[in-house]
Amino acid sequence: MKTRAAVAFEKSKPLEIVEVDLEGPKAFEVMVEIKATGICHTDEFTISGADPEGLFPAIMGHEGAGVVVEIGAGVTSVAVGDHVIPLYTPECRSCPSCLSRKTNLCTSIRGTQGQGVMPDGTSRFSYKGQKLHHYMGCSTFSNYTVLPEIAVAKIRTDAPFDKVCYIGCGVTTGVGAVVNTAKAGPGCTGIVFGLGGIGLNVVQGLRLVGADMIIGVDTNPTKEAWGRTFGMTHFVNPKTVVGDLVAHLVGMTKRGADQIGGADYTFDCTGNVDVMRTALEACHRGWGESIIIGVAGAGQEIKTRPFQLVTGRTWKGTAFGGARGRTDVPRIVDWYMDGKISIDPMITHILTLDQINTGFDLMHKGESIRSVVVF
Ligand code: NAD
Ligand code: AHE
Ligand code: ZN
Repeated sequence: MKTRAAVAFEKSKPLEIVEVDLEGPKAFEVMVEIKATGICHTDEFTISGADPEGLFPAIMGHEGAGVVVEIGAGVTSVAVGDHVIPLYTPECRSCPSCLSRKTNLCTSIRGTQGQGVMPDGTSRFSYKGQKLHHYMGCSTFSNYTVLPEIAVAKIRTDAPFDKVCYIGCGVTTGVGAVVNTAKAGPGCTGIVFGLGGIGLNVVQGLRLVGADMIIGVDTNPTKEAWGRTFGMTHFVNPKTVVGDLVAHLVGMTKRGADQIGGADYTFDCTGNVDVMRTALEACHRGWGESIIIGVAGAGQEIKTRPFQLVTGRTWKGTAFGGARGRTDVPRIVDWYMDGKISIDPMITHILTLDQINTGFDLMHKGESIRSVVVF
């Protein structure tokens, strides 16, 4: 069949909106009509050429929601008409990683997913006879896409696609980093570096668990108001700090009899390796945990003095907020529908597929939190 899609033919070039060919689902695959998709900074990261796994031509997008329109042989967990959120971190429930209960990083199809193809090693997408790569196993910048059955989460049918698509990455990543990865609890202190589409969800995750102090750090002063909307209690713009930023943040977190300072939890939501170091060093001696969410390009490395770890700080990372998609995503949709978490104000721009490059322009200018393309 034919479907409209935004194709990244080459790195660092605007996406081209064209009609592509899409093959139907094979065994254990489903075809989904994507109703809405968010634009995440990771799409920009790959399009820019910084992603060592980046493949071109490809159909990007990994933050979608839609309806199952066709199922392949053997599919039992979803049916035509089901509402679903595609999962770039699938949940097969049978690979060693899923069975370990220690990680959400299902490994059953990670190899082929990283090669931009379906589990059988082939692509369902082509354009004028040329193969197009899938992206992160999702390719939600296409009106129709094909996914493995284990890479869709079935959700309730009353949830609005143009809002819950954001649960396909940003919301789950940010809130999950607090709840699943940090396992933060009431009374904690947290510092969130980067108040964008991910960082604001970390802020609301910290509010959800009852954090006492939520410090937001962003070089864009317009992000202060955004942070406060979702529970941030203090804002720091590194550009206006006189002297050392770590010392400044540690000073802010000295409380009561504890004059050592440093946050219980810090989160990098920028992808900047220098910020990652600051985040690690701004967490509390003895027990502070720093969680890396941002992704950094090929060749980039993190560093700190080993002393920072010897003295009890922990450096961690998280993908998709540690969430097991088929199990946790429907619950997060419920949290949204029940008013426990907020999504609507963060969706600052609704675009058509033809306007998708505007979404990336808004991201570059720091003018959007999330742009959502509605098909
Ligand atoms: P975004 O562009 O919406 O937000 C980034 C924010 O960081 C902006 O507000 C920007 O002003 C701020 N910033 C940039 N440089 C800074 C600095 N030096 N100090 C402080 N703030 C700074 O991006 P996003 O969609 O929120 O994504 C954030 C990062 O998270 C990206 O690297 C993205 O690829 C990554 N990400 C990771 C996962 C995961 O599973 N680990 C999931 C989604 C996104
Ligand atoms: N391809 C990059 C890695 C990018 C990365 O870490 N991606 C996250 C999701 S970002 C969502 O916006 C992820 O899920 N990582 C786990 C995995 O298996 O990729 C690189 O550096 O090679
Ligand atoms: Zn993402």
